[in-house]
Amino acid sequence: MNQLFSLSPKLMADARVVDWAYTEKLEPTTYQAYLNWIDHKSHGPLNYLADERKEKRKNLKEIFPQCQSALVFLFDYRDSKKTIEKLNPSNKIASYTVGFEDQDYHFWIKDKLNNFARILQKDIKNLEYQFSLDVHPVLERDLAYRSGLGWFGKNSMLISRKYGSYTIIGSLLLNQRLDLLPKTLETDHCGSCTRCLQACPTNAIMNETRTIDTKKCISTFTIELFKDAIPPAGYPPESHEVFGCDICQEVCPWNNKALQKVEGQVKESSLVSFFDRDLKQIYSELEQMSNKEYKTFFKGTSFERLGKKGMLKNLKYYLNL
Ligand code: B12
Ligand code: SF4
Ligand code: SF4
Repeated sequence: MNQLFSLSPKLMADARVVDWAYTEKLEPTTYQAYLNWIDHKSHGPLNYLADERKEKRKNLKEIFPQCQSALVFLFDYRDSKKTIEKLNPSNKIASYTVGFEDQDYHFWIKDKLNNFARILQKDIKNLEYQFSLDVHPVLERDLAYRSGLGWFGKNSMLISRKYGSYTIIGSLLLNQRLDLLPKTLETDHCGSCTRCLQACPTNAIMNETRTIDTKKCISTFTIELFKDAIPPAGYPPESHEVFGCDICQEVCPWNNKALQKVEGQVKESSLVSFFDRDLKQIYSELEQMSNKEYKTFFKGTSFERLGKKGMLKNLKYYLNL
């Protein structure tokens, strides 16, 4: 059986892992597609994607020289999407922000990955590791794809047939090969569907390459731009996407299917409550905070990094300021 040593099903469930896979493929299958994307300047303002770290994405050994294999995990946040849908807040925040007890997933998942690694080290002699979680120069969707966890949707999300795309990809890069069977590669299951292309209000999805034009993406505007900026054309005033954007995932039939399987009650989220109020009231509250107070207020959440100025920029647009 393809069992992951002492990482018990309960431990995985507590860590919100719904699927995992093992791979010895250290090079991405789509590195050239990534280079073409950069050549077309589709990274827009996200310079870290096009600088010298470009080379590092070529092989996992570039960030962990001893690397021989990787364990790739899908961390599930479908229930937070369900919570947000049920509460139907007046202002929309990306569901991953509340998926991990309102904490910034980088901290929450990092703890889990470190915990997994420590447990594995008890079973496997001389095991060393490095983790990859979003900020590392690793093409993580490709890593999950070549591990067999899903396919690249037209909206460029890594989609699992069973769990959809409301997942965060977190990996352990290992200095040894393990006695585990790799999964087979997933095939394309988008078929003739074009729902995400039709739904994206800013036409940010480039169908031919299954990638995003970052300059046009609402998520770039609301998460990555820390100063005043002009929103991408088409950014819909009625949608109140105040942080991140889930639109191209909300319309995906694979997510509709995956969400139906999630049961449970609506979870408390102070972030959802905070944003589920009159926008003017939120704006004036945030405006009165100093930068430091903003950071303290949102400490440990996904909103801290954006800063007060960046957040006010998102809200201003809807208030016509
Ligand atoms: C930069 C970045 C962004 C940027 C740019 C997004 C983008 N699509 O490139 C912005 C700020 C817009 C963004 C937004 C979001 N992001 Co983001 N982001 C990243 C980051 C740091 C790098 C992505 C990257 O390298 N982009 C370059 C492009 C070229 O690569 P790619 O997107 O992986 O695309 C691959 C495929 O398209 C494929 N490909 C290319 N051409 C072709 C052609 C064919 C035919 C095929 C089959 C495949 C194929 O190859 C590409 C390279 O491997 C990753 C973390 C990481 N280290 O990988 C997270 C990551 C992609 N983001 C993530 C998330 C959750 C989001 C948001 C949902 C957040 C939100 N709600 O607002 C949105 C989703 C927007 C979207 N539809 O992509 C998750 C996605 C998880 C998943 N299940 O897919 C990641 C993996 C973080 C993580 N560790 O979980 N993000
Ligand atoms: S995240 Fe929003 S803006 Fe970006 S591609 Fe998806 S629907 Fe379009
Ligand atoms: S909405 Fe349709 S085309 Fe877009 S990712 Fe989902 S299945 Fe693929």
